[in-house]
Amino acid sequence: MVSTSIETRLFINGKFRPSSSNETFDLLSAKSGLLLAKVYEATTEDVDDAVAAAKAAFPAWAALSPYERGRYLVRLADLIAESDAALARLEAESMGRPVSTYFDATAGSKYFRYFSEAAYPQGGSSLNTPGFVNITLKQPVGVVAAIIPWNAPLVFFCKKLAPALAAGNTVVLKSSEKAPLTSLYVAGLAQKAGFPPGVLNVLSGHGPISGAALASHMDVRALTFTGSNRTGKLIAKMATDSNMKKLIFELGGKSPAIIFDDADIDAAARDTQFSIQLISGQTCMANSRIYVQRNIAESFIDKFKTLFTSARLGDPTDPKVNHGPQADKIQHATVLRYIELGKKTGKLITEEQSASGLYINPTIFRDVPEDAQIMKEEIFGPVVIINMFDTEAEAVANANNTEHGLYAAVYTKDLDRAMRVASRLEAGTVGVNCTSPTKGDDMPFGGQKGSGLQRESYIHSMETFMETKSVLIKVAGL
Ligand code: TXE
Repeated sequence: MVSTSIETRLFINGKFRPSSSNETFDLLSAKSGLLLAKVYEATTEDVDDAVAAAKAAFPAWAALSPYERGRYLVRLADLIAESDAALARLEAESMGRPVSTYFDATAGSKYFRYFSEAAYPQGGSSLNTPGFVNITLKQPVGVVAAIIPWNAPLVFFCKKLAPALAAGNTVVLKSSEKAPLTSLYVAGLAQKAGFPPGVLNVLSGHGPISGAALASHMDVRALTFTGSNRTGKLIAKMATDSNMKKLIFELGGKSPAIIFDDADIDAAARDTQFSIQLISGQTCMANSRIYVQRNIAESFIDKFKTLFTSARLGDPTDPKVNHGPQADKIQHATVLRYIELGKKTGKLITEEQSASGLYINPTIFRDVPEDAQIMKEEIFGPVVIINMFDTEAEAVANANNTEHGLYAAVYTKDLDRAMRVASRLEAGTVGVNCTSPTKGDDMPFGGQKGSGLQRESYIHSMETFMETKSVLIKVAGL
């Protein structure tokens, strides 16, 4: 059933409007499989309009003081926090995210609140050399495009837009075709917060149309993207073939957790189970590979399996449910395909799939060869591989044996070993006796190797959305 209260139009230059072609795409509910909304599909003409609006709004927005820009950000932070229940419900209905695991409105509003004051210290530096006083200026880049995924749409909206706007840029965001509703909802809140027209624009639609148009656009100066490695490569090519826009990428992961025999096994089992089960395994940093030291392996696997298989599958709007469906038919089919592949190479130690609809039962493989496809590629589902190791060197080598490098974890009580392993793991973030989704509030976040470019999160994001300009001032007699 299509609800008339759900916003499905594009948000361009401060107003909601249909797409220029008037065409829509169907958004099906992950929960019921039924039609939830007909959402307007942005055309390249709509992309041009949104970028033109952002470009026109840029000089006045950039000229505001950090305090004045910050006031808009604070108002939006408050409105997002007040909309917690409505946003949780929207994501449960459309994406299948259980309301019991929804913390995104709190996390999202925190980004806007934090960045409301983050522009104050963004000054340059000065250096005296004979005959000169040299300074650096920090300046916004101009129009920033954001292309976001579907697994945590509100978090990505806030994490990318708050620093870009605080730094004085204007933005055009394209949501994922799988999850357009949250971004449109927040666009409505931005309108309520009184953002000047054109400062923040939100488009819905498919990657190869509006996403590609943004990546190739000559007036977009920076592009921040979270999504698959495959799409990241396509965007990088379009960006360099057009105007060499600055790129900030957070791509997929195949995150390892290494558990040594002196670790607190109960805590390690609890944490790693939560990490791979959150949003039904659809998070980039989920520890999808676990390496456990051989002499504690059977005990760890028993504990992990008991926790993982007691997931409560069901209606994501039910607060007792903690395991929802996969986001859509494509994601569901992809995960099932990987499970079939896994059965050919590893040992399945959970039951065969019995869930209906788009649900996937928690799935564990053990003793999988390191070169198997399921060890290398991101599955993005509630599927974990548990392998054993004997030595520290072997564990680190296997953990690093992938092109991904987003997040890794090590569990041990030996501080020397923890620090050795943390420094050798090829990952942007390493948890010691903790694993994802744990992230330091003011720690840089991003990937090594194929998992990304640049770092995001809090103050680190400001740098990426600013240019540094050197100004050389010749001073007579100095
Ligand atoms: O990703 P895409 P999909 C991984 C995860 C998942 C797989 C596929 O493994 O199973 O990717 O998901 C836009 N030009 N991650 O297909 O295609 C698209 O419209 C410009 C990990 O959804 O990368 C959407 O807005 N844009 C990840 C965004 O890119 C294009 C989160 C992401 O979609 C485009 C999501 C194009 N040619 C998926 N094609 C993470 N790191 O958290 C697509 N897009």
